[in-house]
Amino acid sequence: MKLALCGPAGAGKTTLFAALAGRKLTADKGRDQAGTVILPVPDQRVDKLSAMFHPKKTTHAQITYLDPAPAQAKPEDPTTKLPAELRQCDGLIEVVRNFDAGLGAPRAAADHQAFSEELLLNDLITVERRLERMVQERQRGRKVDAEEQALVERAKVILEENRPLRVDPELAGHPKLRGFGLLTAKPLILVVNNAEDDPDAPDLGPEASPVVVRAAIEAELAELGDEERAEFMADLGLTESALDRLIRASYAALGLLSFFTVGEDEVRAWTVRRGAPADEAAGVIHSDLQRGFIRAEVMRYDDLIAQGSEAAVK
Ligand SMILES: Nc1nc2c(ncn2[C@@H]2O[C@H](COP(=O)(O)OP(=O)(O)OP(=O)(O)O)[C@@H](O)[C@H]2O)c(=O)[nH]1
Ligand SMILES: [Mg+2]
Repeated sequence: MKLALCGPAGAGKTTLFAALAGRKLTADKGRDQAGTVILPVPDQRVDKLSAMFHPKKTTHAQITYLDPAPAQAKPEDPTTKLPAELRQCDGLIEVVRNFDAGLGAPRAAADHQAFSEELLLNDLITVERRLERMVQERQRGRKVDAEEQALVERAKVILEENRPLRVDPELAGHPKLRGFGLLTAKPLILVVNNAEDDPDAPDLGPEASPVVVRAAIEAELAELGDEERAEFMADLGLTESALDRLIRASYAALGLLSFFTVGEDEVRAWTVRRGAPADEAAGVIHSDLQRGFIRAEVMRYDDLIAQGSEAAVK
């Protein structure tokens, strides 16, 4: 699962990415380059299971973050204002600036509004182009997928009402639209990047429930060793890194859940979409397991912890 950072220029995307990646950023290097990092999803359940089974290996669920290089916009094509990589990811993390740092007074609500419109416009152009092509193909006597056309038309109506496609989950998740990489169909996590001395969230409207971070502080924390970091966090009155919150929010926004396999060799968290049946979960472990699926023997994590052992639960 891959999430891409996006949002207005200078909002702190690369600073946040550096914090996530635990990487140093120097003033002149690394800001214009794309970056990718794969991170474990923090989950105390995995840690507890690991303490119970003492496996040789413990594996957390993983999530990938991408900081695309700023887009090289072509004036004749408005869809090139946003990096092309956004289309290929499973979800978006929109970062908006809520600090000054010489960039001017923050206008987080207005910036968020403008960026939302940019995403909408991008999708509207994509569906209009697709519809035009379908009309042309029909004129040339070629067969057009009527269901796909109906879906694209339905998408156009929503976008023209200035609403993101995710308001219609059936449409947003439809396999026939997946190939278009429609941006407003993707789950979106809103991140407000606050000034170092400001822990409060600005008002971004009724629908927004942003994750507030202070990317500059997080980037500094990421450079420290464990002990120093704990001290620094205590000084700041922080109990948890904002990044852990962000990673958890990402996982939830993608509609994913973890299931666990346990044993002497490995305790491992696997990722499956919420609501998936057991055979699909088996397929995440190995496609053969799904093909030859007979039954799953499942116990609840809470029961196992309460009873203390597999035998006791049984
Ligand atoms: N004070 C303060 N400055 C920050 C913070 N985050 C980023 N900055 C500064 O804001 C400027 C822009 O940060 P970047 O991380 O490069 O922003 P960006 O969104 O990646 O920018 P583009 O990729 O050019 O769109 C840099 O000078 C950062 O040092 C923050 O939380 N607090
Ligand atoms: Mg950047």
